[in-house]
Amino acid sequence: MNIAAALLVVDAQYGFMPGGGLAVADGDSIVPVINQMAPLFANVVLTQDWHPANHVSFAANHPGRQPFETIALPYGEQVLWPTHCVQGTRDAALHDDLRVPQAQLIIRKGFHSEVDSYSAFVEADRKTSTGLAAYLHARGITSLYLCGLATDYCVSWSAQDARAAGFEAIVIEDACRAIDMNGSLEKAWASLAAAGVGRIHSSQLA
Ligand code: VGL
Ligand code: ZN
Repeated sequence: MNIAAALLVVDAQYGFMPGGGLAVADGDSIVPVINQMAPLFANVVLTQDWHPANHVSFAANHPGRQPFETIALPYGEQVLWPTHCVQGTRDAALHDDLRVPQAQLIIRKGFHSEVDSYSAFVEADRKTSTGLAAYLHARGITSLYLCGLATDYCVSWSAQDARAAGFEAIVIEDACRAIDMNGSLEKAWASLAAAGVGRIHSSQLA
């Protein structure tokens, strides 16, 4: 893999694995795939969904509301999620079997109680930067390979924002799994294609 490329491992946390707060079907099956391809990358960045317990995206913080309903917030429509990835809990920890010792940065996101952040680059208010674009630009990185959870939320938003920030972006599809709610996965792939995001299988990496 060329030295101007980085692997972005999105939210490979217990909260999105079977048994987690916001379990993604088969989510843990991405871990061996990531472990196999990670040695190809000199540059690896991880993200970690990292919510305070009073986070606005949790249905439990909206009396009378149920997970997977949507509400209107000042920045737009917000899906209400089951409580997941609360700061400092096991649910928020990266999977123990993940082997990416060379990872150089962990971007935590979703820590502002009133704003969600699917994207590793820009929070859901579409204004607040996480600093990731500036970091990657400063490191001379021009291409971003994305994997992790969930394809249709955090991976998709991160890949589209990578393009908007001027990076080449490629989603490694067998190293991702989706929530796939109300057609969200099909919609995500269409948005990704429209944004010029590539889509490959891990076996195509060399
Ligand atoms: C995610 C919903 C809420 C994700 C995070 O990692 O895709 N989805 N928080
Ligand atoms: Zn979250």
